Amino acid sequence: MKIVIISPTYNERENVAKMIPLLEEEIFPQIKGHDVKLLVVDDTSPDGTAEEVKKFSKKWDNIELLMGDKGGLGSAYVRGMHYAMDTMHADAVMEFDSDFQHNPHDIPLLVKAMDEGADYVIGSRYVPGGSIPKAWGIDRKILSIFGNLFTQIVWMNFRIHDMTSGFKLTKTSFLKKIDLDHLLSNNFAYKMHILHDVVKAGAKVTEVPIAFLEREKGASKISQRDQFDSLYVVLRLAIYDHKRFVKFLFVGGTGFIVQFIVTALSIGLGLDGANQPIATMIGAETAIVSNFLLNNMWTFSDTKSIHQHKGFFRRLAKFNTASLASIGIQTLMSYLAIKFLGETLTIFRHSLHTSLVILFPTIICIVLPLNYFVYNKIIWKTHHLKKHKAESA
Ligand SMILES: Nc1nc2c(ncn2[C@@H]2O[C@H](COP(=O)(O)OP(=O)(O)O)[C@@H](O)[C@H]2O)c(=O)[nH]1
Ligand SMILES: [Mg+2]
Repeated sequence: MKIVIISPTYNERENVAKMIPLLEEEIFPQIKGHDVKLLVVDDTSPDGTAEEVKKFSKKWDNIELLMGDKGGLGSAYVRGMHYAMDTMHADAVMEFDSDFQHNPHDIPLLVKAMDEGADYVIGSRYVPGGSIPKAWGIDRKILSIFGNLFTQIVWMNFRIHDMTSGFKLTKTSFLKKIDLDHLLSNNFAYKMHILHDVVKAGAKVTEVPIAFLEREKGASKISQRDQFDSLYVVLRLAIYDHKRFVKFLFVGGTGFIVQFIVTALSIGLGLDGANQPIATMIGAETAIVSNFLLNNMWTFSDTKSIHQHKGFFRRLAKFNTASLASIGIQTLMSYLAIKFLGETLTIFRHSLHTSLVILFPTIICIVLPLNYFVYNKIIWKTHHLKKHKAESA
């Protein structure tokens, strides 16, 4: 494999002077069976970091220097990734800070994890054996730990323990699947966006414990703005991911109201007593038709069949067929509830029709999950979406 270690620098002259000889003499020789290159991405540091790098590139021929204007950590890494893929033909790229906060001795461990089958290796501070600097103040520790936890919760991903680590090794076959030129951040939060997209692209992730070290030389470029930037990236991607589900729930909500009203009206018009399940059936079918129309026009309006204005009635028929199961389930639940609990139930001292009470748990626990699955997989076939998007692009 050709592995390109990308190291962005801004005013890191002192660090680079120590880092490059260490990498060349001690670290790279440990990585057997791979072609390892170093790509320094410098944003024209005023302290002359680039001159230092040029000196070393005369001694070792696996060093490249990419210059640019100061554009933030994320844009430096992205620029480096494009260059590593397009010009250097890398099979994997490593994100590696040049300030000794990422321990160079961990580099071979990340490579080993990829040798063992990972597509995406995260140097992780929050798995056993990993750590953040003891010398950090309590505020920085809390910010780091809670920032990480917040991201895990909002993305509902607890399999990855370090969401904000910057020490990574990524197969370029996965980087090529993501849109590096439109990340939501050019700064610190770029790393969360890439993580999100690489995971979504189906990469096999492995976390390797790392001790994130204290910076000894030079100054951090991270700012308060990066915290808000990170918050924005995490929330924006979560909303984007669940947009369809949010619409589906909304449509379901309108369906529920329609169903409730129609069922109650039917009961009022005489389908009461033991006839309640028939009222439930009528209410459910009315809701099904209104749900279909809204989902077709809105929730799934981006799917291929809708774009081609094809198969409206076939989809309606499928939707109805699939929904028969829902009606069946709801009618059965209503029947069973009446049989075992009686025709009316007393809740908070109010006597209510059993079939109306049972509607809630049935829909939330059974009907919603089942329907969302069937709509996506069978009726609107969202798994074809990627291909369709690529075709229209
Ligand atoms: N080329 C380039 N490198 C940067 C920029 N900002 C930070 N870096 C480098 O990226 C690495 C991580 O940045 P740092 O400020 O230490 O972030 P922190 O570790 O999160 O505090 C260091 O090697 C910096 O020199 C930038 O705008 N351009
Ligand atoms: Mg740093």
